Amino acid sequence: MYSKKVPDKFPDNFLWGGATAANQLEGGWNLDGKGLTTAEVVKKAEDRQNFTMNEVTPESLQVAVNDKTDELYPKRRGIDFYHHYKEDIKLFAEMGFKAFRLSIAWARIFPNGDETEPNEAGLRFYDSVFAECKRYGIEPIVTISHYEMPLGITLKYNGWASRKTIALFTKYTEVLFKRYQGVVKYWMTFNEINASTWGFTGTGALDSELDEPAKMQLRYQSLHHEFIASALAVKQCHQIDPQAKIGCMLARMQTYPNTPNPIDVRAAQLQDQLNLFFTDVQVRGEYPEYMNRYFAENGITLEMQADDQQIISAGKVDYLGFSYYMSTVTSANDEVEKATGNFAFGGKNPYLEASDWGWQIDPLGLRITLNEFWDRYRVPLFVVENGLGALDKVAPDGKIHDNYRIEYLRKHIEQMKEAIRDGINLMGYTMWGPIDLISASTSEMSKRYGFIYVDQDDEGQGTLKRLRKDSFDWYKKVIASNGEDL
Ligand code: BGP
Repeated sequence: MYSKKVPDKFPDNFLWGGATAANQLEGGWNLDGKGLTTAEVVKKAEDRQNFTMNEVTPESLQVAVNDKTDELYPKRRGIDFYHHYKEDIKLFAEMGFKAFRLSIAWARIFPNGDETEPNEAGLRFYDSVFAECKRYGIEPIVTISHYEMPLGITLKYNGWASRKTIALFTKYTEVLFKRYQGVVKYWMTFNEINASTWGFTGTGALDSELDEPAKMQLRYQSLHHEFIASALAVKQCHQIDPQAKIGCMLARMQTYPNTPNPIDVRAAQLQDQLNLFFTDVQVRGEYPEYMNRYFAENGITLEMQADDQQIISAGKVDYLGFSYYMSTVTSANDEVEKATGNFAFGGKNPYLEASDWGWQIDPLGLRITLNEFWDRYRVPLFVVENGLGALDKVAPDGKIHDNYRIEYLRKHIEQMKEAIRDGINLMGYTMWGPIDLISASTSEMSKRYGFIYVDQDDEGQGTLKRLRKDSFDWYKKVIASNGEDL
């Protein structure tokens, strides 16, 4: 008789915590030798053009670069974690965090990207942050590049469009792995690597003035350079610190066909392949065949060097990290998608509700995604972002009653538990933005995700005081019970 025990709870060493990114959190954009990053100019550059996310022209970029002030520009202030990190990590510890995902600002370490020596003052900041985590037994989970690079790399090399950027990245990662050997056990190379086919934030390359085929050519070529850089970092990490684990990070949007009509099902399948291409390369270690046809039909020719494939297969990641906020719908008919319009991609699902920003909330989709990933990849999975952006208000009693956030997170955690019962291997859960921070897509403060409220408005005004929301106590209880008391 075949009978195996069904796991019925989260593993004992499950990594509960929260996730952040340097450019949305730290502030101190010009302190202790730090250079400007692409993330810190993108919104200003876009505003000049009245473009949507990721559309940056050389002219608008120049204006943003020349403007060295941080007046009325919240993104460059973050929430001033640079000066508040002790207080903030203490609050995470109070909730019982086992893990804290953060990113390192590359421009703190190499201000222009191509110096010969790293900036010691920048490294010292992260030394202190990691020491603070250690005090409370919190495991740092480090993203090496979260939607940013030193702006100097864009100005000199056009970001990831240039193969030269690989060597700059390799130098940066070598500094990190050596310095934090035995200190950081979990790394991730690029945040939401699939964003590199969406534009500037991912690639650091200016392409908005190119025509569509040329734009996609440049984005996929840039992405190829990131694949190589990531694979080299994986190998380097394993050599320098054999105890460390290094993963990739994908923005995952579960895709459903709009109808059971096979043409819609096929369209959704292709959409899914285009989404999973990134993890196919980074987890399986090779370019999948379906991309050959896609590249040929879209006039994309990648320049590869003779040993690129070998580098990619030698740099397979140890685990798959991903963000999950929503699902989407694919139709064979573009007009159907456009008419219903969900977020930037795909159509709306009539069975689901949406956040105030139109992101369709789909906890069961997380279970589906976890099962698909496990079936396809057989490597440990890590939900490194998930959460609800909302317009929180401080109530007359001085508190923030965010039951909607508790409900969102509870439903997703329930589905993770179901997926564990399905047999998937899940390492942890770091919800997005445990402390309110600047939004990546709007560059504003008012889209809040946190358990901790930060008194700052969209213009960057406020006391920066930290307040515990209702969800703070709830998450504390969740962690203390290892996900049993939801
Ligand atoms: C992910 C990014 C994060 C983050 C989150 C929420 O795509 O990795 O940086 O900000 O989305 O998005 P937003 O801030 O736009 O609400």
